[in-house]
Amino acid sequence: MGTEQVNEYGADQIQILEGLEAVRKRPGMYIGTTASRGLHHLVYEIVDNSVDEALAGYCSKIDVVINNDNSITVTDNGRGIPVGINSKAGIPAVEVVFTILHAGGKFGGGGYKVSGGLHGVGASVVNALSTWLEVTIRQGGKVYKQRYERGKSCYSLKEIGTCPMEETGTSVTFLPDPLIFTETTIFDFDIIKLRLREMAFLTKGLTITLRDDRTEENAKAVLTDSMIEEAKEAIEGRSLESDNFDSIARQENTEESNEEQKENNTNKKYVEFCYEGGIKEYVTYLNRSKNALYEDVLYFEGTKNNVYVEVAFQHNDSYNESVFSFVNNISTPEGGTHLQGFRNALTKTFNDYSRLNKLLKDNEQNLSGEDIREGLTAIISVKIEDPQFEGQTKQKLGNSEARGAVDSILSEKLTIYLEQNPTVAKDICDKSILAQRAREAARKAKELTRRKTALDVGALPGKLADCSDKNPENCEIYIVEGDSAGGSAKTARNRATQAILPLRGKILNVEKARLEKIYDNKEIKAMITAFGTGIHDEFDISKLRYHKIILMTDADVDGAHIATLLLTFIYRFMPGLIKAGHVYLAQPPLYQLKKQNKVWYAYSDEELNKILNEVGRDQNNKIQRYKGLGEMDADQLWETTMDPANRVLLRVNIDEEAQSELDLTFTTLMGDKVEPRREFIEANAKYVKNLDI
Ligand code: TSJ
Repeated sequence: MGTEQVNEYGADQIQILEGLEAVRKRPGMYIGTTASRGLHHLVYEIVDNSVDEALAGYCSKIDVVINNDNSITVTDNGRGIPVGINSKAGIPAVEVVFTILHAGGKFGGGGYKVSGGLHGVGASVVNALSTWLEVTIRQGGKVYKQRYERGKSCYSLKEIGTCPMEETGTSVTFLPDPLIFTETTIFDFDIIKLRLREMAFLTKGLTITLRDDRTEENAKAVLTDSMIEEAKEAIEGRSLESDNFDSIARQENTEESNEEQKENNTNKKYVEFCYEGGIKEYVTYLNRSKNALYEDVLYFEGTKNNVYVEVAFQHNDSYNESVFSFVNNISTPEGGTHLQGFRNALTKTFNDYSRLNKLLKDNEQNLSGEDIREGLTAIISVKIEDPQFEGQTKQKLGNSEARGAVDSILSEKLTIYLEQNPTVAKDICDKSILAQRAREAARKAKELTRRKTALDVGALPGKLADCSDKNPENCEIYIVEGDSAGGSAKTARNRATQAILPLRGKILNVEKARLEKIYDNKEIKAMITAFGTGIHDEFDISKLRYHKIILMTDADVDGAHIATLLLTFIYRFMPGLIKAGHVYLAQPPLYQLKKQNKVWYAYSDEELNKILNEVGRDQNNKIQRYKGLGEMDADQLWETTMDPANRVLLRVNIDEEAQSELDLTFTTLMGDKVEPRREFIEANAKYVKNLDI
């Protein structure tokens, strides 16, 4: 029996060695890369174990030192790795940790573990990839030590001294093997610092220090900037601006550092992180260069379904969402169930609150998640016993119990918070409602672009009586006010060259309507398609289907108003038509004078007087005053207004020098203030006489 045990033990040992040989043969399989990123990974791997001890509640401080030979020492004040013989392996538990592949996370059982999580390959991998590694354990008043070289123990775990009973902890020092890390074995202080700070934020109350004991010479990285950037991004997964927190931390240590530097001739860098507020302080840190919308960082925690949940957030006045999620202190850049729970609770709770407090009216749409998360900085951190990572890069949490836990804890506690902090609640809701409106406007603008294109290819409007000549130079289009005048114009026209587009009543005032309404307007759509040029940025004068666009309205105040509306539309949507001189105003007569078989037309009162003077003011003179185009029959309309041989057309020009003035004119004319508008129209009722706009 005893002999058998020894044999089993021996067999285990062979397997162990083969296991670690495999790690040395294919290190990439275990740490991803043997470049700078992989090198730094070794540090995190060891630190993770101490953080686990902190999460278990037995460790309050972790010290990391970069030694002058570029080895790393990690020391914690936890219980110390157990030194008793592991019954299965027949060797001290600590030796199992360092020599058996994948032993790290499983051993000890239960609790939330950073190690053995996403990239937790265990301390044995670090051991296998180190030239040498030494572990020192303080436990039960004794100090134990073991040394390994390239994964193999140099001697059995031994007692090297005594210490006070209450002095417990683990210290590990390792030197990465240059045979494995062929690119570089030099650690970067700043890269390690980033990860340690993140760890400290995520583990409230835990103190983590980092000290660089190297001489300047030995700290000289052969790392390129891009390598550092890459590594930094791997750790933080986000942009890295210069940060005040650090400069403060550094400044605080400068004096002490300088002294020590003189003494030791080291380049002496030291940082200490401890955040009593944990992720609440993380949010403050992330928002440090932004304007927070309210003072509080909201923080909620709780445990449900064996999932420990922490959420912290605060809005800033930017439009960006900066939400970071973690599982067992490991970043999950692809999110997962915990993030879904967070989003769900946030959306639901703020909508409920907005409805209940009438910030959102009954006829208004629900706020979307995006609306609420605009300008949001948030950290979601869950601790879970057996995290399942999914997705291509295994960076997405899959455990469904995390969804429910985050959702219910956040919903419940946020609801209470909002009830007790109505000012903050209103600030967030107001911001979200603004975001909703902006989003709605953006959506409509997008739709417009789509519709604008639809207009280009749209079929010609049904009301258009087109001409048969297809050469635009020969063609003209009459935009006619009213269906009856349109009917007369259709009968009267020269079908070869004259097209008629009747418009019903007053057209939409483009100065007052919102864009989407303008595009919805039938009359405007008809004109755009008939002209063929497109509008705004897409305006192309070479596509113009008629070289004369003739606005034909009644010669009264209403007619003048309609002409102005039409001109406003053209000026705003296709000013190129006016600039190129394609836009005209028709001039229908004001009077018809009949004497015996003869007919005269007068286009103004003066003209009428002049004619009367010529023909004599006889009793039987028949004078008809046209109130509108509709009063003329087709023949009269042709003769007076449409026949190119007789008609009078006024070309519309833009005074290029006075464009801003013109803008103001249209705004005055078509804007909200009624009085100035009426004055303008009355004063300009005869503006067709001298039409320079
Ligand atoms: F993993 C490692 F070896 F790399 C490592 C482990 C490195 C460092 C620096 C620290 C640690 C570590 C492990 N610190 N604290 C612990 N704790 C335990 O391993 C431990 C102690 C007691 C018990 C128990 O159940 O009594 C359980 C565990 C896991």
